[in-house]
Amino acid sequence: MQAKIDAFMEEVRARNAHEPEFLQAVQEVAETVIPYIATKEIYNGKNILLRMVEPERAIMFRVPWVDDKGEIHVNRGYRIQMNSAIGPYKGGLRFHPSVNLSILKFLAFEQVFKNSLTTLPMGGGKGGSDFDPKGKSDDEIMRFCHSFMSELYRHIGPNTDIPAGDIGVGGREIGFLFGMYRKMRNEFTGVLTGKGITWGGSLIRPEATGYGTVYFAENMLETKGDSFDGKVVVISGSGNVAQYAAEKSMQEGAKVVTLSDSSGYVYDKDGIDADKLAFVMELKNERRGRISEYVNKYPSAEFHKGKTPWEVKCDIALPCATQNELNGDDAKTLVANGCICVSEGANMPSTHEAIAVFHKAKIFFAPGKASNAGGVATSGLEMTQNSLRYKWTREEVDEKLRQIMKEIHSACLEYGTDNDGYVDYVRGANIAGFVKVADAMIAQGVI
Ligand code: NDP
Ligand code: 2IT
Repeated sequence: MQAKIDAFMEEVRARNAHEPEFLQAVQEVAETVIPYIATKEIYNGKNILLRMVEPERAIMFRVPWVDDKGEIHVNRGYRIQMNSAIGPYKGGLRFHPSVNLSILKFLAFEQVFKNSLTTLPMGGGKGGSDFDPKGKSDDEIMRFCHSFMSELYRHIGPNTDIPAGDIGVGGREIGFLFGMYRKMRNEFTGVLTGKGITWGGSLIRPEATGYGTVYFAENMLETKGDSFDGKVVVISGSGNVAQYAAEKSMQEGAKVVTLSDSSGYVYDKDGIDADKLAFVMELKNERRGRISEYVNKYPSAEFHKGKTPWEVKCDIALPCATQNELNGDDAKTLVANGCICVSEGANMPSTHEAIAVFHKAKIFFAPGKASNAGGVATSGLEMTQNSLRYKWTREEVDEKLRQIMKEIHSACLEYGTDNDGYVDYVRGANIAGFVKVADAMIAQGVI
C-alpha cells in the first residue's frame, strides 16, 4: 500500500514540485484515501484522485491600484476553480502577502472535501491576492477590491463560482467586491457570501466558523460524556474565526486564556470574558490594531512576543490563525500539559508531525476540513436564502449550523473509527468527503 501512495505522490510532486503546502495537503489525503480506494471495486482504474488534484481551472491576473499618494501598485490576483462535480465552485478569498499558487491550491483542494462534508451541494475553489491589507486606508482597500473584481467578475457567478472571505477579507472587503460585481453585471445576485445583513447576508455567517469549530469539539467530547464546562481553552489568532471561537467557548462555560496575532500571544490567567472580547473585537475589527495592545488595557495579562500560545497549559486547543502554526514540538507540549482535544478553526494549522503526536496520544483531533466547515456551510445557507429571496432568524440558522456540524461528526465516525474505538477524524473526514465527489465524478464520466 505504501508503495502505491509513494508512486502517486511522486507523480503529483513531479508536476507541482514548487508547491510545498499543496503537496502537504495532498499527501494527507493520499495516505488515508488510497487505502480506501483499494478496497472498492467501483474506483478501480478510474484515476479519481489524480483527476482531483488537478484544478479544473486556475486563473491568474494583474491587479493594478493607486494608493492615497497617487502611486501605482501592481498585485497578483488568483482564483483556483478546483472541482465542480457536486456544485458550483465555492470558497474564500485571501488577501495576505504570503499568498501564492501553492497556498491557494492547498486551500482549494481542502475546500473540495470540506464542502462535500457540509452535506450541501457545493464544489470547491479558493482565490485571493498577495496584497497586504495591513496599514492601508479604507479608500486604498476599496480601490484594490474594485480593481480585483473588475477582472474576477467575468469568471464567477451565482451558479458558477461564489467567493467569500478568508484571511484579510471580511465584511468591509466583501462590500467593495460586491459593489463592483453588481455594477459590472448590472444584476443583484448572491454571487458572494458574507454580505451585510441589509443586502443579502445571512445572520450567523460572521460567527459560523468559530461557533462551528466549538460545536465540533463538543460533539467529539460528548462521545466520552464530556463538555466545555469548566475547561481551559487556548486559542491562536484574533481575527474572525478566533473571536467567535472564543465567544462560543465562553458561552459554553469554558475559560479562554489566550489570543494571538503574527506578533505574539496574550495570556490572561483570569480568562477573557465578554467585556474583554468586546475590546478585542473593537481593537481588531475597527481600529485594526495589534493584540499586544490588550495588555495596556488589561495589565494583569502578559504579552509573549514572537511566540505561539501552545506552551500554555490547557484542556482544549483551538488553532484559528493560519497554516502550519502548530508543529510537532508544540503538539508534544500540549499533550504533556494535559490537553485532551484539538479542534482546528484554521485551515491546516497542524503539521503532519503534530497530527502524528495527537494520534499517538489518542486525544481528540479534528482537522479543519471537518471542524471549520461551519463557515462555508453557513455560506451555503446564505446562498439558499438568496435563492429563496428569504431570510431565516438567528435561531434558525444556528440550529441548522449545529445540525450540519453533527452530521459532519457522524460522517467522520463512520469512516474514521479504528478497531479499538479511537476515532481518526483525519481519515474519517478525508474518506467521507472523497466518496461524494468521487461518485459524482464517476457518474459524469471523464470530464
Ligand atoms: P482574519 O484575517 O480575520 O484573521 C487572521 C488571524 O490570523 C489574525 O489574527 C492574523 O494575525 C493571524 N495570522 C494570519 N497569518 C498569520 C501568520 N502567518 N502567522 C501568525 N498569525 C497569522 O482571518 P480568519 O479569522 O477569517 O481566518 C483564520 C483562519 O481560519 C485561516 O486559516 C482561514 O483560512 C481559516 N478559515 C476561515 C474561515 C472564515 O469563514 N473566515 C472559514 C474556514 C477557515 P495578523 O493580524 O498579525 O496577520
Ligand atoms: O476556508 C473556508 O472554508 C472559508 N474561508 C470560507 C469559505 C466560504 O465560501 O464561506
